[in-house]
Formats: sequence, C-alpha cells, structure tokens
Amino acid sequence: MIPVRGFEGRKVAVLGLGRSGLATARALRAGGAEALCWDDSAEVREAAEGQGIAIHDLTRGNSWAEISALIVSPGIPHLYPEPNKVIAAAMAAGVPVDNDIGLFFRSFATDDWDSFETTPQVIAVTGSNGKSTTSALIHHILTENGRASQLAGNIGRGVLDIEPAEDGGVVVLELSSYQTDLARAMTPDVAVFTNLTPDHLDRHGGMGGYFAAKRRLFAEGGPDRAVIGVDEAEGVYLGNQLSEGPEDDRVIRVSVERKLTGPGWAVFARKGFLSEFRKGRQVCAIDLRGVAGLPGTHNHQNACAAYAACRSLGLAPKAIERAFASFQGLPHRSQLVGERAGVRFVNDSKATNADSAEKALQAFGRIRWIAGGLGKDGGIESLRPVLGSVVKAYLIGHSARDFALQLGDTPYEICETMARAVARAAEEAVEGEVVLLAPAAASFDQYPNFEKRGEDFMAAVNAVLAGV
Ligand code: UMA
Ligand code: ADP
Repeated sequence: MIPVRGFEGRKVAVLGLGRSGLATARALRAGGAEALCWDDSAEVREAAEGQGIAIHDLTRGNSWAEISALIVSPGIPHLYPEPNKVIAAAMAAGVPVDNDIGLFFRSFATDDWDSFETTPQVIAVTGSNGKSTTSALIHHILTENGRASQLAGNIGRGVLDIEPAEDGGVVVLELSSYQTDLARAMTPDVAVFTNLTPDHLDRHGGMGGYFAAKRRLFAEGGPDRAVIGVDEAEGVYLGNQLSEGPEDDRVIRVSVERKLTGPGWAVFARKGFLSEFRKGRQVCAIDLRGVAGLPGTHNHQNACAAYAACRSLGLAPKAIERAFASFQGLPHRSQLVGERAGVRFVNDSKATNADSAEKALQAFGRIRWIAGGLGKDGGIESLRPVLGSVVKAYLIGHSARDFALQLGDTPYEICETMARAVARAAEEAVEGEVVLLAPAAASFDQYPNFEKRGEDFMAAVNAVLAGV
C-alpha cells in the first residue's frame, strides 16, 4: 500500500467503495488521515463495513468545511452527463475534488527518495484501445529483464494498493479518460498515448472533452518522454504540441500506417516488421509476424508503444525482442483458446465496440464471426469495409437482429446464445478458418461483464473440443 501523504490529522471524504475506493480509504488511514467513506449503494456500504471501513453519510447536510478533499471513484460522473450529488455539493462548498491517481502522484515519492541508487519511475499509458495490452506488455518486458515492475490502475488494481517504491522499481499505470480527467497531480516519467477513437462520450460531453481528458496526462504532467501514436489527427496534434521541433526526441512517435524516418525518434511497424529510427538512422528491426501473443496490426501498434516506452528506460532492442516472444497476451483480447482440425478458436470478448472488433476482424483470414450483445450507437455499420474476411456471422444477444440488417451480403444466422453460436460455428468451420468472438457490443444484456462473456465462450469451445 502507498500511504497517502499531505493529509495527516485531516478529514478526507471518499465516494465510491469499489476497487479504487477501498484501496484509497486504507491508504488515507495509513497516511494518518481520517477517511469519511460513502457509496450510493446500500449493498456496497454493507460489504465495506464488513471489511472494517467506517461509513459516513456524505449525502446529508454535511459539514464540508471540515473536509480537506473529496476523493472520487472513476465510474462516478463528476460533470457529464450530470455530476453525482455528493460531488456537486463538495464543489459548491469549494472542497477540492480529486481521485486515487492524484493522491498516488503526490504520495509516491518519499523523503528518502535521493537515497535510491536508481530512482523509481512511473510509466502511464492512456488511449482509447490497447491500453491494457500495452501496459501488460511493458510490465512483462521489464519483469523478463529483471526490473522490479508493478502494474496497476484501470487494468483492475487500485493504484494505492501497490507496494511503496523500491530501488530501480517501475510502476506501470493504465489510465482511463475518467482517471486523467479528474486527477489533480500527474507526473509520470514516461507517458504513452496509444490511439484515439470515440468512447465514453457521455462522460466527457463529446469527442473534444474526451480528447481533452486524455491530453491532461501530457499537458499537466510534463513527462520526460512522451510516446505518441500518430495515426489519428489528435495524436499528430498532441505530438506537435509537445515537441520543440523535428529533432526533439522528447517525443517518440508511433505508427502502424506510415514509415517515420525523419530526424526525430520514432517506432513504426509495416508488414509485420517493427523498426526504430532515431536521427534519420535505423536502430533496429524486429519481425513480429511469429509473435503468437501479439497477432494483428493493432497488436503491432501496442508492441511499438511498449517498445518505445522500454527504450525510454534504457532497455536494449534485443532484450525487448526476447521478451516479446514470451508474451502470452491478455485473457479476452485475441486470446487463442484452442484448435481442432486446423480451426482456431479465438476469444476477443473485450472487443466491446465496433472499432476494437474491426481490429480483431483484420487480424485473421477466414472468419466465423460471433457478434452481438448490447450494441452501441451506429451498431456495426462502420465494419462493412472489413467484412470481406467473414465467411459467416453467428449473432447473439439483444442486438442480433439489428446487426443482421447491417451485414450487407455477408451470410448470417441468429443464434441468440453463446453456446449455440459456438456449436454452429464449430460445426460449419473448415480447416484454416478462425471461430472468432469479437462482439462489437457490450455484454450487459446477457452477462455481468465482458470477462464472464469470454469465459462462457471458452467453456462452450472447450465443450466442443471435448466432443461433449
Ligand atoms: N457509485 C456510487 N455512485 C454513483 C456511481 C457509482 O456510489 O453514482 C459506486 C458504486 O456503487 C460502486 C463504486 O462506485 O460501488 C464503483 O466505482 P467504480 O465504477 O469506479 O469501480 P472500481 O471498482 O473502483 O473500479 C475502478 C475502475 N472502474 C471504472 O472506471 C468504471 C476500474 O476500471 C479500475 O480497474 C479500478 O477502478 C482500479 O483502478 C474498469 C473499467 O471498466 C476495468 N474501466 C473503464 C474502461 O476500461 O472502459 C474506464
Ligand atoms: P483497453 O485497455 O484500451 O480497452 P485492451 O488492450 O484491453 O485495450 O484491448 C481492448 C480491445 O481492443 C480488444 O478487443 C483488443 O483486441 C482491441 N485492441 C487492442 N489493442 C488495440 C489497438 N492498438 N487498437 C485498436 N484496438 C485494439
């Protein structure tokens, strides 16, 4: 745990008692503050009390005058579509609103910081897609190379839950737009921006607000090194803003669409080969085509970003290349579940929107595509150009019929359930094809989350493989 500094003997309110809130409450207490904790769900409050957390009703005419700050969980709206009532009351009373990320950055460095032989470092990763994969890959590369690395943030572990800094240690933080929007302090050594496509727009008042939330990591933080994906206009703009000129190597540009061979520092992937260029000269080339844990161009983008972040920390190209080979990928992202008679079964349950599903569809050749769930705005309309590789779609969930109308000439079957979709796809697939779950929709119509949906797919595949 990282004890929170700067609030000794003071009262700090904590709203939301999920993973980040519980870790925050404990870290505040460890730092000598009194945590006044609340969650709008009675069930969650009860569970928290069972874990020794003292509940304080923040919704009642509270005396905000005695409270030094309000710490908010990322899933709770602070502005759009409308602020949570507790947050609105704190803001009206002039109480600073912050989150666990802000507390982490003001607490991580300790008084004996200068006694470390190698100063601990923080790498923060944001972007619309590929954050988890890129963060996990950086963590894997560092660990494989003997660096003490801890992985936290949006990937599922509250950042204040990690161990305090150690000599030469690295913290790899995955940050969502919810987190970067609110944090009052963000000072990573290396900051990574993978890419930008629309997501969570209701929480940010549209695309401009969404980009602005992500940009704060760079604007507020002033990282020593910024790794920026420049395949969208926003990335080009961000890279330009951060750099003093074409030769400024504080920015490492990343692309999977273009060769970047200018006088600056860049990492790009073309036709499956990663290249690093610095000052107009090629430093290294790595063949990514055989790396099983990183299939498809989208994963090559993640590989380039992770490579650049690790190079910023001084790792050698060969050391990074070796670690790529042993990366297993993350569950539910292009995860190979099994193979039968030359048919591969791949779980990309995390493809919860059309954009991430598009990347999965582009990563494979002949696809039996399992899709559907709770569709998002626009459904799968934008996927038309990449449906050429889909032999047939097996549609499930709430959006099955809507998706069917958007498939054009692609053959389809309404299967309703995962078990039926997997059984039908397995029955019809022939050697060389891939049965791919990439739903292009949220899971909440049939499952509590995308992990459970992926597990259901895997169970259905295993049943087929076992001949049940
Ligand atoms: N709550 C209220 N009032 C509200 C809304 C919610 O009190 O108006 C309470 C809920 O009852 C619940 C708590 O707030 O008990 C939940 O807070 P939370 O949703 O922020 O959940 P945590 O468990 O704290 O998890 C958060 C991140 N969740 C979100 O951003 C929605 C986790 O990211 C993150 O891993 C975790 O902190 C640790 O840092 C998850 C996520 O879905 C994976 N992220 C989104 C994404 O990746 O798209 C951004
Ligand atoms: P995030 O943490 O940003 O949601 P993940 O690494 O968990 O990203 O991947 C989420 C989904 O997006 C998966 O379906 C995955 O196949 C796809 N994906 C992964 N990396 C990228 C990328 N660089 N660009 C677009 N889609 C990606």
